[in-house]
Amino acid sequence: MKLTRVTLHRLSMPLVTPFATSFMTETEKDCYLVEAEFDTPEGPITGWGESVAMVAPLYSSEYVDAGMAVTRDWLAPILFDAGELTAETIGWHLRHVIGFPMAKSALEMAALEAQLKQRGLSFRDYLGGVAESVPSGVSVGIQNTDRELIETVGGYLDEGYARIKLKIKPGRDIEPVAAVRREFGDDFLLQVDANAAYTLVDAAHLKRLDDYGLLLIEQPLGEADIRQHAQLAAQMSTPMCLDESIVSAEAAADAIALGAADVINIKPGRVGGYLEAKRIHDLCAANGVAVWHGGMLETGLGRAANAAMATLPGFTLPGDISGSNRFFTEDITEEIVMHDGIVDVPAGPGFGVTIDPDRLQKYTEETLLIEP
Ligand code: OSB
Ligand code: MG
Repeated sequence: MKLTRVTLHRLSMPLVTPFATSFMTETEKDCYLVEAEFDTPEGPITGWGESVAMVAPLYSSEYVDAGMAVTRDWLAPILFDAGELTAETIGWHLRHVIGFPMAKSALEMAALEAQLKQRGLSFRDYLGGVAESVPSGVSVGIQNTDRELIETVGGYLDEGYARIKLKIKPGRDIEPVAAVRREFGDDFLLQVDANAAYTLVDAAHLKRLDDYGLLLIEQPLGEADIRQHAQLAAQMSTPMCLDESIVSAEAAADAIALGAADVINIKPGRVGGYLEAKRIHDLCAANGVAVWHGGMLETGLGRAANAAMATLPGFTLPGDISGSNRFFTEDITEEIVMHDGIVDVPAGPGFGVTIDPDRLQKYTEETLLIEP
């Protein structure tokens, strides 16, 4: 197939509640979707992708405006010039452009969807997934008080989420975790995510988290601090999980070799696409490293793809794959529904969800057309 046109849809969707991490508080989900049109022997076919870049360069160096610009000025032109394409060769064609894994991933996603729709194949079956549903965990933003935190966590436990992840930051770490354990006991899966808010100097402080039976601690130190994570991991009994640091399969191999990661959070957008994410899954499986599927407040499109990915057998821990209603009052696709602690994986061709044109328009702030 040949890429003939790319349309970027920049969206802003209100969040049901503000989402606070150690690096920012979001009240809207700002992102862009890629609509890619391909010429095929059977006629034109369209595929959709989603960039997980955030509005500001705070989780990673990439951000929404940068991703849209590099797609318009560099990535799409390379793919127009490439001629015959497959989803599997998108990453190879884009290999000379340094960085921008989220923009590359969104383009690869669109190509995957087009190709799968053409073959009538679901993303899960394409990947070799082994389940029809996946356990659903929820990521809980930093709350101002322990009281609000307990109310929020209690709500999610009542809804039936299979695992709770608490965002933490210096000043809102040990005590909130202790408060949640005091209130709800030890008999549920609990983990924390610091989003790189600490340094190795905080090792003794972070070690106090070992008292709370946590499943893991996610990315306490900086993106580049793989070796320092290994040093911290050696001092803590809580399993060490990396998110931001795992920017590629090579980074995953280094982290495993150094003893920096007992567990890896896989986010396809962070590593340049679902195919690189699959390589990381396979590498971790071969090394006995547990993986789970991360989330980036995706719309139903990205969540459907994530759920399909999480059916691979190495995903042994619940992912950040919550229902649409965790973040949005209304999604731009069919709602992703969490029930009984699981999310069913859409079974239709491609990602198995459809973009609703009216809702897309309702949340669109800008449309950018890119042609050869
Ligand atoms: O670190 O996992 C993270 C959201 C934005 C940026 C980083 C992270 C997150 C989440 C959200 O934790 C998880 C979700 O989408 O449910
Ligand atoms: Mg994280």
